[in-house]
Amino acid sequence: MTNLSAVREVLRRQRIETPSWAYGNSGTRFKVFAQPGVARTPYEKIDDAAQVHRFTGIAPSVAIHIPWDRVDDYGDLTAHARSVGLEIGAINPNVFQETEYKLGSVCSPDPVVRRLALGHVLECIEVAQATGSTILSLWFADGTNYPGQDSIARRQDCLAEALAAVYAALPAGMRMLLEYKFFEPAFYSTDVPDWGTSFAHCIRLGERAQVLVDTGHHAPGTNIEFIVAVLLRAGKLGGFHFNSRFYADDDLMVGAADPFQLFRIMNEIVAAQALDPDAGVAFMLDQCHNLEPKIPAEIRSVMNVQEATAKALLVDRDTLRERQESGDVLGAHAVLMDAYNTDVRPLLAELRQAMDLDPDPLAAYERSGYAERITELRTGGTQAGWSA
Ligand code: PSV
Ligand code: MN
Repeated sequence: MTNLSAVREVLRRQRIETPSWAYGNSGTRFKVFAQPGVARTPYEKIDDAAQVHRFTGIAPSVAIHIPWDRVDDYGDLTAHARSVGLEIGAINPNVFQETEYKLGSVCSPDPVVRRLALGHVLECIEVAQATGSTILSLWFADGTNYPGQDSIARRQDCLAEALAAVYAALPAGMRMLLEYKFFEPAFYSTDVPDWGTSFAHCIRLGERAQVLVDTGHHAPGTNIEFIVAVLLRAGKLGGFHFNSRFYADDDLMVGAADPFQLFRIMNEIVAAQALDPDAGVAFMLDQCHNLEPKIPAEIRSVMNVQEATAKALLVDRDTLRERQESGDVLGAHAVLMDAYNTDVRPLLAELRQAMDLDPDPLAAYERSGYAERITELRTGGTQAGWSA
């Protein structure tokens, strides 16, 4: 039997970070459809992120991407975040959009470009210190398009060298997460294509280097919860970038394409007692809302993770273990499915009321008039987007 008040307590402590770039315009390589009221500055993106926290109560931090969110005074940006109830979360260096990075960043064949990229990542450590962030989140778009284009081995050497320099520069209390992605923008070889490559680099670096699992960065059919379980055992799961995919790196709302997969991932997290913020796994969203309005899409996504978590917490662990140990295949599977098929929405509505929140975050956001206000107020200037 599951203790419901313990479940509620764990859910109350859950933390999900939203990304600043979810509040800017985004699209595909075919078209970016701008939306009315979209944030024009990092300050306005933070204001939007604060709305997600205001209505869910469990999204108190926002990740930033540099240079998209570059400001003159990070102390001031942090003070602004605090004034609206948020912390600055992971710092994401962007080493994929400058012209210099055409052939890669830290793995480029050109040593000048490699130094430029490393310099930017090191600058992001300073941004982290200025904002009180403890996570440097690294994703390299590096790779090649054609066999023979460059040496795979040399690129790995350069990667290892750059990562070692970054690791050596990490101040106490800060960790670096290395994200992988199996293809795109490179199509033949990617320098960090999978969790194994990220893991191999992180193991050599030390305890404060960990793997970041972006749920959209796997080949179809990959068993992501298996990767999660293996990394957790090794103390190497640093965090998630949650989103959904149908085909490639779709960046759709987490839990929209495959809520069962999200439940299976959260089930491994709960089984390993890795949900608590002190356990050191960062639960972050990495999404782009190309068609749907951005703030409610982030609210929906936070709720989707919360629902999957609640279901995972409802798994009757004792009965599951007994049935697993006695080889009761169908019985063990039924325990998991019973939890998955539970409607947890009433439980979460009650929890929100106990947290002085509206039981229906999306309806409360709609009623708040925030969307109308930003549409009216945010005229002039340039809306944030991929190249902002
Ligand atoms: C790359 O596809 C990625 O998942 C990385 O996390 C980037 O930082 C993010 O998307 C935004 O482009
Ligand atoms: Mn990501």
